[in-house]
Amino acid sequence: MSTLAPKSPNWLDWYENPSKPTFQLPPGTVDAHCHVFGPQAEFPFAPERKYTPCDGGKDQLFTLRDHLGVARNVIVQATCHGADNSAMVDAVRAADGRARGIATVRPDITEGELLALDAAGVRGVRFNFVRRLVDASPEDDLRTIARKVAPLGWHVVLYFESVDLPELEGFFGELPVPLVVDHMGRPDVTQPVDGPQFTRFLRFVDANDVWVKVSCPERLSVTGPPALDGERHAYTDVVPFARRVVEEFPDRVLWGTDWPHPNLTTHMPDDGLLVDHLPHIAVTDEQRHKLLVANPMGLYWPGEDF
Ligand code: 0GY
Repeated sequence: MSTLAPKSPNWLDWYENPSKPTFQLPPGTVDAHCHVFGPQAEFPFAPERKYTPCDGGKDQLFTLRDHLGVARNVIVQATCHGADNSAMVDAVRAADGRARGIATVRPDITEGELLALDAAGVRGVRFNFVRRLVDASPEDDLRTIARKVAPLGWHVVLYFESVDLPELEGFFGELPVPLVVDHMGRPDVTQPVDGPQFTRFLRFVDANDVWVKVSCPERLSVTGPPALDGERHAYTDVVPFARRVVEEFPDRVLWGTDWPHPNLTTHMPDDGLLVDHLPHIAVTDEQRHKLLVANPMGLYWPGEDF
């Protein structure tokens, strides 16, 4: 019998009893960025992983989905599972049409393996450039992967730090697939929203028709969650960034919880509060419907009613 690996030191577990959001999500809302971790006993973590999380399996994800009033999930392969997509695929299958997946694959993946992932509900691959999460991101390998997934109509999800965008954007612009960026390209929210870093990101988004997840205020925020009990307006320093993206690109924004919130160090967000962040970043019913329903449905469930 194999022994289970202990969690990374100081690992923060996901929030066990999230509050009920005050904001009622529109029917058909898609949580377009979340993960599953294991459970480790069933789906061991990858040997090359950079962290060992707590378990956060599909049943717990579906419980959160129902608690928040979410209709569907897009489950993004987490780096702790490397290129073994079995936990993610198992979760997508178990959701019975209410989830799609984003995989991590190696350049030698075969057409048959890609078709099997597609049949299971996978609609894209993730390219990760965050150095604390992956050893290397060789561009030739990623080009090969992008060429292989393009005929399936898949897209590539990009995760990078904002300071690395100038070096990466030429490569991104040449990829033959739609691009989706995680967490607004991780802006430094202490810089002005109309400063050079975020303006460069917005130009990149505009020039390449990029989709943007206005997710992870808890990861980007410097001011953090509300100090006062009962106050439900959290992460206010991230609001101008997300609001600007929603206003400039209303038809290409997506939202997600990022549950079970890997690698947070200061606090674990109350997922109910993350939902209550939404009306601050998407201020009209129309913006919210696009962000939460119409955009993710078009990308992940095209042609289906919502
Ligand atoms: C996120 C963010 C992180 C981790 C991962 O796959 C992952 O391990 O995505 C992070 O540590 O910033 O989107 O969940």
